[in-house]
Order: sequence, then structure tokens, then C-alpha cells
Amino acid sequence: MNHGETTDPELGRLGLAPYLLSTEQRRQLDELGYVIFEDVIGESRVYDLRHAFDRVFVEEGEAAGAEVAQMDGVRRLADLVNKDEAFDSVYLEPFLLAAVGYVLKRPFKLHSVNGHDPTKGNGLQSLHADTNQPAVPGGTYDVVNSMWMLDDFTTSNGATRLIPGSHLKAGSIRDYLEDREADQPDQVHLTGKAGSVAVFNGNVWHSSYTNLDGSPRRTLHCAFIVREHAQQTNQREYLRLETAKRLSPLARYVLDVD
Ligand SMILES: O=C(O)CCC(=O)C(=O)O
Repeated sequence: MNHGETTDPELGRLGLAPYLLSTEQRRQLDELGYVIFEDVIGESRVYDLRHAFDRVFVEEGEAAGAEVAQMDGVRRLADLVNKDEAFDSVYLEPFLLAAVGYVLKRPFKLHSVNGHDPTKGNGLQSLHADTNQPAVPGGTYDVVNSMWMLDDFTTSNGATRLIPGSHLKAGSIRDYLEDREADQPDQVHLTGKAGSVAVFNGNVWHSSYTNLDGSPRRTLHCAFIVREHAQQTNQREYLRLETAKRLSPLARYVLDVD
């Protein structure tokens, strides 16, 4: 079976459905550092994910997001693998794992699943990469992130901004930008309908943006890292008994909990 993009036969052996990226999707990942899978998550699944997002946020109150990072004015969530069954299929999505495998070119595991929803007037972050590994032109990458749009992402509600092609620049963003909060002439916003998923190279410079109109902009960040590096959320440490009971062998492998 050709898992083409994943370069990890274990995923196919454990039952991951094959998914081949189109030539255009590969080109975008190579040259721009990101691709948007438009309208790929059905309405009822989006509804369930939104519902789970809001439930976790309300139940956790001030502690929401604390396992990874909290941010003023942003409804942040973390460790979603253990917070609701609705999130189980997110990190096992075949098109996502295919895109991740295509970029990383070696075995990988889940880094973390977090939530992020900037409220009105909030959300602006400094442009950053999601890895500490400086980019080496022609070299390999270690992280891929994805942005699950649970609401429409628009330029007025703080859709993620990103600098296309920045994963190809040698070194670190700090070598290039003095003011990382400032708008950049070449930045684009990852806009899309609810149910779309953007996948981007962890070396691409990006950030959350100001939510000007205050409409909900809930997203899940589902990130992956090469197997030899440490996860953002150590899944073995955080794994709850009720999560463990429902995990398939494929899920256990992707989480790296054995
Ligand atoms: O949700 C977003 O728009 C991006 C957030 C982000 O990059 C982060 O929290 O590090």
C-alpha cells in the first residue's frame, strides 16, 4: 500500500487509510510552506468540535490552557487529547497525516492538540516559528502544525497570518525581523470556511492576529513532531485512564504512549 507521503510503514500497518496529496498541494507545501484543505470537515463534526471546545473552556475556567500557554484575551485550551472524545479523530485524519509525512519525511508523532479563540480586540501575537530548530535550506524539518477552522476564518476576526516561503529562509526569524508584531508586506491570512484545515511547516513564520469584529474564531492547533524529539504535551505523562481505554493501536502509536 502506498502511504506515499508518510514514509512510515507503521502507520499503514496499523490501519491508516492512504491519502495521496495532489501535485499542487505538494507544490504549495514545498514552495509556500502551507496548504489549505478547504471544507473537508463535515458540518456535524464541526458542530461536535465546537461544542467540545466550549464545554472544556467553561468547565476549566481560569485553568483553561494552562498545561501549555495562556494568553490574555484568548480562549486557550490544551491537552485536548484527554478532554473530549470528539478530538480523537483530529490527530488521526488521513489527509493531515499525509501532509505531515510529506513535509517531515521521517516517522513522527503528535506534538499537541490545543485550542485558540481570540476575543474582540485581542489575539495579536509576534510572528514566530513553531520549532527551535533553525531552518537550513535544503535540510529537513521537525514540526508541522495544522489549524482546524471551527468557525469561518476572515481577515476581520483574526485569521492566522503567515509569511509564505519563510520556511526556506536560513536561520531564525529574529535574524530578519526587528518588530515581529508589525504587519509585513508579504503576509497573507489563512482565511477559509468553517470545516477547512490549514497545514503548515513549523518553520513558517506565522501568528494569531487581532480579532476586530469579535465573531468567534475557534481553532484547534494539531501539531506533529519527528519521533526523536520531545512532544509539547508529553502524551504518556498526561494520558488519562478513560482516554487510554478507547485508543486504537494506531492512536497509541501516533500519541507515542507505549
Ligand atoms: O491560532 C492562530 O491563529 C495561531 C496561534 C499560534 O500561532 C500560537 O498560539 O502559537
